Amino acid sequence: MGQIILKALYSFQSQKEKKILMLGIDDAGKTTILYQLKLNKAIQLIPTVGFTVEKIIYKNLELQFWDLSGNDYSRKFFWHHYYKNSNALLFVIDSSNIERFSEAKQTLNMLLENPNIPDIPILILANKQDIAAVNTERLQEQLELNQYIGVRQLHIQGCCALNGDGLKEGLNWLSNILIKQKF
Ligand code: G3D
Repeated sequence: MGQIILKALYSFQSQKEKKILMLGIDDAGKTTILYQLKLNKAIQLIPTVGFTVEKIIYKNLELQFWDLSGNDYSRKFFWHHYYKNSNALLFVIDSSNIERFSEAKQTLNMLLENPNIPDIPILILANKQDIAAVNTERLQEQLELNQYIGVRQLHIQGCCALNGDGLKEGLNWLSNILIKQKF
């Protein structure tokens, strides 16, 4: 009897814990977003070396955010170790940096087409809306995301990590899917 209760408790617990990989090229604003979500403010940061993990309780979910360094080396040699057992991807793009759009697009495509990443929801945060060079609709076109709409669970949301605008909307979209997710 005790074991049955423990098993039930365990499955309830593990159902609520969700691992979210935060990816994107360096300087996109991943760590600023992470601490805006956790502390409701933007804090002064030093560049992420390796990774940072933070837990945030949201709508009865324990969201475990894995913020991985986005430099070229990390993307090539480090990211793939973390794909396993992820429940969602949160991909961050700097909407102000036109010069790096193609690098961001290439990185996102590599993730979308990666056979080692299961069919998990992907929230794309078009960050730095306060200084954005293009709006979210235009960015979606430039990233050629239309081919995935309706095919994958994918959503693009404009945001500003400095003041938190748009983050709640993005997190709501993601959590509504994660609450129903079976694994
Ligand atoms: P990363 O973790 O993706 O590498 P960071 O990115 O979170 O370290 O952010 C990189 C820089 O972008 C930081 O500036 C940070 O303040 C800035 N930034 C993050 N989000 C926004 C935003 O929404 N708007 C604007 N204007 N800037 C943002 P510094 O100067 O510290 O390098």
